Amino acid sequence: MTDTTLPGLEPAQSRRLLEVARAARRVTVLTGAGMSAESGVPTFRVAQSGLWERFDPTMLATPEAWEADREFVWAWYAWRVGLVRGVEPNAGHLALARWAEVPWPDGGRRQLRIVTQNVDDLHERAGSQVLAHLHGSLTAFRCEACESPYDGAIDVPAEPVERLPPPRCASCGEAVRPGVVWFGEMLPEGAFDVAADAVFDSDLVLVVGTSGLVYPAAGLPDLARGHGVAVVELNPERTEVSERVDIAWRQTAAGGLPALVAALET
Ligand code: BV8
Repeated sequence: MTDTTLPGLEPAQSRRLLEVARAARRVTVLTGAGMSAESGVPTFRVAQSGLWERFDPTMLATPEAWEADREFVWAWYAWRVGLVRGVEPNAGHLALARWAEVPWPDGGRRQLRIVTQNVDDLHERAGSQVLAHLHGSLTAFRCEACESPYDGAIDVPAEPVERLPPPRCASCGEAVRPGVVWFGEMLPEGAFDVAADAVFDSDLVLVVGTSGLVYPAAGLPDLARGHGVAVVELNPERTEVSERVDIAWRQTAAGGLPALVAALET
C-alpha cells in the first residue's frame, strides 16, 4: 500500500483518513448539493442561474409558494428537471460507485450506503444504489390531491419560462406536484430512521457537500459521532458541521473522492 497523501489534507490527516477508510467495512456517505455541483447543478446556497437568480430556493421550495402560484413553482421545477437531464454524474459520483466494489481484504464485500439530501438521480446514474432520498426526488411526481403517482411526460421548455401550468392528475384532475419534500413538510415515511440506522451501523460516515443547515438531515453527523462512529467532512468550505467532525477535508467531491477510492484500490 503506497503512502498516498490525499489532495487537500496534511500528510498526517491523510494517513489517518486512509487508515480509517481501509479499515471501514460499513461506510455511510451523506451527500448534499455540493455532491452535484461539479456536474453543473447549482447548489442551494449559490444564486440560481438565469431567470431564477433573484429568487431564494428556500422560499420557492415550500407548500406556501405552491399554494400561492402553482404555475410559477412548477416552471422552476420543470427548469430543474431539464437541467438535471442535461448533465452527467461527476467523478465523485463515479468514485462512490467504485468504492462499493473495492474488495474487503478477506475477499468479502464492503457495504457502502448513500443517504442523500439531493433530489437529482446522479448517484443512481453513476451506478450507485441510494439508501434514502431524504428530501424526495425530482424524478417522482404525484397528484397534490389524491397522491396518485404521475408518470406522464414532464415538458421542459427550451428556454426557461417564469410560468408553466403543471400537468393534471388522470384520476382526479387536480394539479400534479414534484415528489420532493418542501420546507415544513415531513420527510418520506421511514427515510430518516433508515438513515439513522445506517450511520449507527457504520465504521465511517463521510459527509460530502452539505452546508449542514437543513434539519433533521443535518443532525445525522452528530448521531454518528455520538455513537462513536468516525465522521469525515468533504467540503471545500467550512460548514455548520465542520467543528463536529473528526477530519475536515477541504476538497471538492470530484477532487477528493476519486483520489480516496484510488488509494483504497492499491
Ligand atoms: C421537517 C427538496 C418536520 C426541495 C429540500 C419551521 C417550520 C417548519 C420546519 C422548520 C422550521 N424551522 C426549521 C425547520 C426545519 C426545516 C429546516 O431545517 N429549515 C432550515 C432552513 C432551518 N426542515 C424542514 O422543514 C424539513 N422537514 O423538519 O419536518 C417538521 C414539519 C413541520 C414542522 C416542523 C417540523 C424538510 C426540509 C427539506 C427541504 N427540502 N429539498 C427541493 O430541492 O426543491 S432542502 C434542500 O436544501 C436540499 O435538499 C438540501 O437539503 C438543502 C440545501 O442544503 P445542502 O444540500 O447542504 O446545499 P447547500 O447549497 O446549502 O450547501 C452546499 C454545500 O456544498 C456548501 O457547504 C458548499 O461549500 C459545498 N460545495 C460546493 N461545491 C462543492 C461542495 N462540496 C463538495 N464539492 C463541491 N464541488
